[in-house]
Amino acid sequence: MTSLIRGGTVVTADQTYRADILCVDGKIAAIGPDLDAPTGAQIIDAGGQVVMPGGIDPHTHMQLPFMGTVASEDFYTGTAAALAGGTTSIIDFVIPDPQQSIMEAYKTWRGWAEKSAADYGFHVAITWWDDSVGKDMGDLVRKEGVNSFKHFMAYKGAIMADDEILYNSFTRSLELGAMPTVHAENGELVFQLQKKLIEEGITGPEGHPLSRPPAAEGEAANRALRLAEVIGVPLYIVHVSTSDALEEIKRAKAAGQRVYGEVLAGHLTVDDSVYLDPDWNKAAAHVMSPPFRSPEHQAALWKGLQGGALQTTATDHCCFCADQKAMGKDNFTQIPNGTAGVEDRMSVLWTHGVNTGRLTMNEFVAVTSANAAKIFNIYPQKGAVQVGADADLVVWDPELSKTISVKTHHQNVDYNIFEGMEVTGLATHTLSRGVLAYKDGDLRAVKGAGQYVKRPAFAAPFDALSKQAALHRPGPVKR
Ligand code: URQ
Ligand code: ZN
Ligand code: ZN
Repeated sequence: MTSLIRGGTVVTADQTYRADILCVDGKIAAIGPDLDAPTGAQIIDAGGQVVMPGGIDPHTHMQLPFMGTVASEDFYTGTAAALAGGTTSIIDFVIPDPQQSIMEAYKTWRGWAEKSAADYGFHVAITWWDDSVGKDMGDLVRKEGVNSFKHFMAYKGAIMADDEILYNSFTRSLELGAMPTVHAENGELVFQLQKKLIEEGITGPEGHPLSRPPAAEGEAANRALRLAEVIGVPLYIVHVSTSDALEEIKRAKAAGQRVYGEVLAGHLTVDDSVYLDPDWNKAAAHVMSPPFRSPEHQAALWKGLQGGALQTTATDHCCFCADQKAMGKDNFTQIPNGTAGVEDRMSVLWTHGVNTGRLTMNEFVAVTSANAAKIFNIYPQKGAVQVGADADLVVWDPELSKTISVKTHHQNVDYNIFEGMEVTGLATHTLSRGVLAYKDGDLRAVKGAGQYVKRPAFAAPFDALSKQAALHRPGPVKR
């Protein structure tokens, strides 16, 4: 398959320039002004538009079994919706049950993901600990191309990782050259507040944010950062939603700690007034954790993204329809947590980021694609416009507008948290490894076309480093 994207302005995380892009057999083969079209090449007219690396969403949960049900979006429909919005790769999560083999869980998720229409990788959650977990982590890094391990500090009684699990897994991650990541909420505090609110008769969705105050996130972020600091391992904090956590990240970074923060498009643009909606279904549709926050926290998150304390954007795409959310009709703690966003993230962030002047186009590419590729060690295969990189590209019309709605989105869920939002800046063409998967409203996603993306360890694991050192250590002087 040969495609020539002609007449566009290439925008990467650090450059903006006029160039055509030739894609051959899934890779970028040439970049330059006025390229000749090989015979039979598909010509894509990008005149007046920008051409960027395809978006990378480092935080999705397709068909996740959670809270007694299964997320309504599967790997095919979810990656197809992603392509419609200009996202060409996702990093999803393997979440083993406590005591379940993490290698067995990984194989199960790999099977589910084979129907993906776009490329995908997996963070693997560590939800329990014994020596077998540490061994499986080694096999996942060395044989399966997993270089990140997730820890839910929330969800007590389900998948919550206590400090012992955090310590053991962070230490093992360091040995392996893997990145630990955390969902930073104090699970015990949330559990106790949930219990108290229910006892007080607050059973509706308005109880959800009350049970997850910003301090619950700030405490957990600090605790995870302190553990990482002592152990000497980097740390990636997912869906940072408060200034409380952001301040902990800034403190750690200022102290020289290697820490990365992720922010959701939803947390940047949807506020906590949604939980006061008199329509139970609408309020429940927004139940996700951490909850949507006040405008003050949103302003802090934007500053964090603009200032570099937060490096990536994601969606935490985890869909539950109204009948599933209704499981918590009489008790908000039973409402399956999760909202959608994988299709809309890029347009929402272009509209509220680039069009407002908060982000340059280059910063937009950094926070929607390149930074995630670099942090999770798949750059420049992904997140770049370079010869030899995967031809994951989005042709983007900065002037094109639409109103986001559940009536028109491709996501397999019956609610859209961005419902009614007018966005300007849309994908017109999305190429997944050189194949045109989306064109002007025509979604041509192919089930199973997506490939698993191996992500190598970040640095030579400590044991290899020590062996290397031993090799080069001067031997005893031969007399
Ligand atoms: O916590 C997560 O990231 C998963 C379980 C999705 N649900 C959510 O509310 N964020
Ligand atoms: Zn989470
Ligand atoms: Zn999540």
